[in-house]
Amino acid sequence: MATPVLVGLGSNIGASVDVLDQALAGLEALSGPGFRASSLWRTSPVDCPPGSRDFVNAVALLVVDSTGPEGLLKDLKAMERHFGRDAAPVRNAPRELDLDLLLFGNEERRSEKLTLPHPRAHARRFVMVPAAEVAPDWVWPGVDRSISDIAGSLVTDERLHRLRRAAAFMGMKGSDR
Ligand code: PH2
Ligand code: MG
Ligand code: MG
Repeated sequence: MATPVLVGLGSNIGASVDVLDQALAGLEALSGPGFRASSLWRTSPVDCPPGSRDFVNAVALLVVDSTGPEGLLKDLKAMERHFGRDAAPVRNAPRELDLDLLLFGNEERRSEKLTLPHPRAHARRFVMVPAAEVAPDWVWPGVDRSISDIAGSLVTDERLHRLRRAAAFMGMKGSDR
């Protein structure tokens, strides 16, 4: 059964724009038809160690068929390692690539490895603003409001600056999306 999935992307060390462009291409390869990528956004760090650099963030909408949430999580972790991420000693330490499983269909679950929906995403503008570009009408389980509604009403001190569309959606592949 085709299931819509939302994945959050973030990077705040290295060539973050290039890393996100490549990671979005990798996520597109895991998706069936219907893949969408948000713009890339420069965002101020939230709950990060002092001196942390701004992030580049984006959100992708995938449509998966045979993979379950645990299987997809493994693929996401493998992709994080591929881009150089290793286990950090400090919470929210700078990272080359963070891929967070935000929503897997409308599943709600809490296990040691995985909580769905992602427990903090709906309170963060750096997630909800890009998410509203790819899935504005999706009703967030547990909040029971649409993503665009949540994104438009969050009041935080986060700074967000829209950089540009993802490379895969700028005609660089010769596609006309
Ligand atoms: N990720 C975090 C913690 N804080 N802040 C921003 N702006 N962007 C992130 O991706 C981010 C964060 C934990 O993964
Ligand atoms: Mg994260
Ligand atoms: Mg993460």
